[in-house]
Amino acid sequence: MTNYTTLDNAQALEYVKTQTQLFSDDANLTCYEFGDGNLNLVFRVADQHHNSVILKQALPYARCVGESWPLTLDRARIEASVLIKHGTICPDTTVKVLHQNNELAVTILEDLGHMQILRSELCEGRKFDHLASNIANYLAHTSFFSSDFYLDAQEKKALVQEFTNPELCAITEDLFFDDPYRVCSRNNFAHGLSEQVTKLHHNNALKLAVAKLKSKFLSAPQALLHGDIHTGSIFVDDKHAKVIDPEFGFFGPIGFDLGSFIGNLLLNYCAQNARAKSLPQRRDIHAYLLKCIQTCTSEFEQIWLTLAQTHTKDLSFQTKGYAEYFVKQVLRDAFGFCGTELIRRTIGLAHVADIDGIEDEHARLNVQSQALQLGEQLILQAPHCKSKEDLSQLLLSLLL
Ligand code: SR1
Ligand code: MG
Repeated sequence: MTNYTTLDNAQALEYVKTQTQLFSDDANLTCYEFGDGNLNLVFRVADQHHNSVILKQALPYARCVGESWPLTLDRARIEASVLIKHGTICPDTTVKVLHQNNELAVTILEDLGHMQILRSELCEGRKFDHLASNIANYLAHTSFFSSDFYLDAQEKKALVQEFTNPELCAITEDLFFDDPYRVCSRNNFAHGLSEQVTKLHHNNALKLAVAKLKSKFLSAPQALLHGDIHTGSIFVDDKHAKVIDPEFGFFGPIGFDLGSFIGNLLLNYCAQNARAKSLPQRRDIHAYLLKCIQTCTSEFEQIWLTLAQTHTKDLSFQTKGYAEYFVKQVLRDAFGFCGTELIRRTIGLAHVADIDGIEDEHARLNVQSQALQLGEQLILQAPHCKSKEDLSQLLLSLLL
């Protein structure tokens, strides 16, 4: 029997006051709920000196759909545990967990309210020079140190079990790899895209390539992933990037995280065709996003290879050439997964504000059409690329 109950503002405040020692006994606390994500409640609890923390509570259903879509509370345990694991490896890039209560599905986190959500910043055309390196560093380190290159096989298998996340993975399996490629009531797109979507539904080569990506997502427990690293899951300021929200975390194919991140940069790239206020501004933000993708990809590869050279414990994986072979495949996977992110965010259930926030309907349709075409071509052509240079060339050719 569980003691789970959904908290309101007063109960969240009371919880922080009585169940934690995050504030002094005489603190005068206030609390409000401000979550706008797809799944959870998010409260800010602050004292009279503006010290604050975030209390996040998982609901027993998906908030964006309602009680008709029940969802496991275990995602709160997974999220806090991924943050703790990733935070041990990359403390500067991971939001801190201050308190965890699995029964109530409550996690208390450091408040990043002084930082900004990356998606909103990119929508405003703002640029962050450190972003690509920070995220490449986070993705390379967290994946390497949870992979078979580094972990003992027994230890790794125990972790795979601990981070088994079937319900949240099922959402990704449906929304990324199934729904967009067939008629499905969860899909959501404007009538103006119908012709393009019907063609996509009949494109067997594309569906075959997507099936291969789905198979990899289902059966390649390469490393402990974030599982949902889009630009709404990253806080930024002038120097730092901090990752939040890994409730979709599990042991999966390393390329999935890199691909999700790049996919969201490309969704913004497409959106800038309608968002940028002038041609020079558009060129400038496009050049920035492209550079970000190239830097992130090449630094990810370089860090991974250096870690593999210096820290690989597995004897077989120390064989000359194996790490290079492995990372090349990760990059190919990443660009394929990136294509699926572009497509599912355009015609599937969960869209992005970068595109949905474009007011002019005609401009929005053009952007959506570009995102769909780009996604299709990446899925189809990435598997044939032999190196990161090939992938970069492919992207350039598709964006011309
Ligand atoms: C029902 S959940 C829809 C989407 O929101 C999350 O952030 C994930 O991206 C998921 O696919
Ligand atoms: Mg999320």
